[in-house]
Amino acid sequence: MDEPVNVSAGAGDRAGLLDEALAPRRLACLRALERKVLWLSTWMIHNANHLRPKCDGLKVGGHQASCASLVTLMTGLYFDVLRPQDRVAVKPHASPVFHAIQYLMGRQCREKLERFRALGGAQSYPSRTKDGDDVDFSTGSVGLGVAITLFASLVQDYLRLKRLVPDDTPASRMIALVGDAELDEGNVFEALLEGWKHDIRNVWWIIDYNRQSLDSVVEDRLFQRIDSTFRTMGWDIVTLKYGKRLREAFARPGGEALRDWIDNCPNSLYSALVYRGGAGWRTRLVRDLGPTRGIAALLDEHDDDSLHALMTNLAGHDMESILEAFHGVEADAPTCFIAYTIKGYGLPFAGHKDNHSGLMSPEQMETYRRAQGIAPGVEWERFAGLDVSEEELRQFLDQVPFAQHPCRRHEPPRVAVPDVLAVPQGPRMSTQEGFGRLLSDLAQDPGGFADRIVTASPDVTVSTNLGPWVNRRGLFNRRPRIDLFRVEAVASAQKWEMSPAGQHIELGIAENNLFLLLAALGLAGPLFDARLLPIGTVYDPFIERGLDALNYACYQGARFLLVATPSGLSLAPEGGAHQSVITPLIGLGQPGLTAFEPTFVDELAVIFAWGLRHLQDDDGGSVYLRLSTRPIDQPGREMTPELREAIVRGGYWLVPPGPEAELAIVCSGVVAPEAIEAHAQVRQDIPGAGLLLITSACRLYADWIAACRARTDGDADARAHVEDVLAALAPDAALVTVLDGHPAALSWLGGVARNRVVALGVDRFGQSGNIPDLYREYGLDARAIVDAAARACLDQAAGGRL
Ligand SMILES: Cc1ncc(C[n+]2csc(CCOP(=O)(O)OP(=O)(O)O)c2C)c(N)n1
Ligand SMILES: [Mg+2]
Repeated sequence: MDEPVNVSAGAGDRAGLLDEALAPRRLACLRALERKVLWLSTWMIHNANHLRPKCDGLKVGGHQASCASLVTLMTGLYFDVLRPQDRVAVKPHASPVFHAIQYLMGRQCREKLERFRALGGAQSYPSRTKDGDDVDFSTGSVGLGVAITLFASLVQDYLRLKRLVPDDTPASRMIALVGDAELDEGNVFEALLEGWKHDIRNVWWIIDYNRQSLDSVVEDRLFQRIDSTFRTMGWDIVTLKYGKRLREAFARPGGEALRDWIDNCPNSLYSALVYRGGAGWRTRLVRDLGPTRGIAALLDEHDDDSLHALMTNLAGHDMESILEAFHGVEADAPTCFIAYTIKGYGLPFAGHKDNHSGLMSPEQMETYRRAQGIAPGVEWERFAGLDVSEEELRQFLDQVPFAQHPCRRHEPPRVAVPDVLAVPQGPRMSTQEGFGRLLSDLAQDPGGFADRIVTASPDVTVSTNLGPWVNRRGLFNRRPRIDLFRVEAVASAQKWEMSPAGQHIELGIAENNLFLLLAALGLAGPLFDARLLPIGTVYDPFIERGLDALNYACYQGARFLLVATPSGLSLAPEGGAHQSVITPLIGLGQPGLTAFEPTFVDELAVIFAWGLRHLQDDDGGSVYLRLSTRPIDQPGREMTPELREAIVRGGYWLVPPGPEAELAIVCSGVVAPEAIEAHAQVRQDIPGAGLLLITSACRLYADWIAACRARTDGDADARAHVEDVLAALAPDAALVTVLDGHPAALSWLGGVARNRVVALGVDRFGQSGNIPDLYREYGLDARAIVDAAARACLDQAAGGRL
């Protein structure tokens, strides 16, 4: 690999606001915009709750206090600090602040703001896919938006060090605006440790340290824990505690005592006094510091309002302090800003411990409107009520660095993936082995689409059979590292050489991190203008461990292939803690993810190639392959275009039914040998019985629902693949479905053509055993299938009364 390119975004990006002659005017504009952003975000929520007609009795909601907390920081960032290439994850409940800022930049329309939280309006929480104003990362489930920025920085380095983006592309800063209570989410710390291992750069986490969560006030001195944790992980810390006015007060006689008093003030007391206002501060300060030299003079100089303004002059609400801190960062080290703020700052419920879901009353809103100098009827006007002229503000907005590029979302060209891939050969094989061999074969083809594949695994690289691929393509690391075991001639099947050229990202055991990394890798195209084909491997049962992060990845439209193995009871001796049961239901139900459970390796090869194309399609998505470690006999058949098509559409007749057949055995995945054996026995009594192999219940289901909807909408000819397939059976035929997973994943098939169904599968926890014992115990063996077929036929004969 060539010399690493410089991946720093720090130097050269300083706006030097405070050095410029124009600084006072810029500051005036920023302060005016800050007021406007607070007004618009508050008004947006008020409008949604009080001024739109209601029809369902529900409170619309929104978080005026949480928004107010971030207004100064976000105004400073978006209107002065950010560059177009920077990427931001906004604290979910500060969504109105984000939309208000976009509106002021001309990137969001008024109608969307008026319809905040209504269908088609601005979303409650920023959404990449549902909002039109260029959200970088969706947020909503707290903690996940924070961590994805860290993985996005790793992806950026991956692309830059491989020169998959032009050398002169400026590096992006990955910025998370973090609620302090978000730091209670474990996934944040999992990510931090992984970030340390990968020596991530250009990440800023800006903590909105308002010392309040949803329910309560956070622990005193939490900032110390935050500080030490981040330092331990190699982060720089910038604490933004006191604003300029307070710092000036500290320099006066008595100032040190005042500072000590605030430093030692319990969070709850500080919040309570913020809520009570000037008179409350005065009483308390007289009581605690009255005799201290200089304090009486300080109190005398301030009326209640200005005393309140002084005592709440925290740096997170002080534009100058904010800009100094942000522009002061030159290094590309990950940096955590602990920004002291007040929840509800500038609004009547500031500091109140119950303000999280609090909404200002119409009377409070009216007072606020008047105080802002906004006339009735011009509440949405961009420049109404400000003390800077419209012309000056327009000029200011025209030169905002962040807004200089009209389009920040990229659409890089597709990577061509052939329809047909060579199928690993062998008479007996598991789908997991087939997957490993397929990738290993691809690894031998430099210059092809495999160069865009990037794999990742949470410490299960070897046991999910990625080893041969990694041996050929290497591990990714910012710095080359040789494999010392090899140097020392220690024999091993794994050659773990690391370099920027490597194409596998090895993670520690944290499935959340895998899914967040896949989310970031799967957004490489739109974020960084370079397409990747990400493949993550994980043990199937541990999908549940990272399920929220997987859902999060899908929610924001990230594209990747998830290969989960081993799965089901078929893992046998490993036992119930590792045997997945409900993952087929996850595959069926998860939006944005198309699930397959191939039986044979030639099916896998077809699905794999289709998957790599599907994740690049405009209307595509991510793909989940549920694989098994159980070796089974391979069919060694010719792959015709018709078979390939049926495999991708979700299923095909392994043995087509005879005319007017009354029974079909329907099987998905690794229990096919039992289904085949049972089918052979059943054929002795019911010669026309068919054997249907389902490769994707998920695709069949989605296609069926789409066809039903199309018919409802008037397209009488709409037909689903599963309808065509089941049409080969007699109208009252019975189905026996079987899979190594929850039976409900296939039982819905009975609804398609109104066939009666006996659904076999696993609906209890598994346990250790061998396959014959376990299949017998859980009713998946040939005998159970034959019994089920008999039951189904008897029931049919009895007219469905059994
Ligand atoms: C995973 C998850 N759990 C719970 C919630 C509900 N929730 C939304 S905001 C919030 C508290 C946030 O406090 P903090 O992050 O400090 O933000 P603040 O409102 O104080 O700015 C909670 C519990 C959520 N959005 N996501
Ligand atoms: Mg908070």
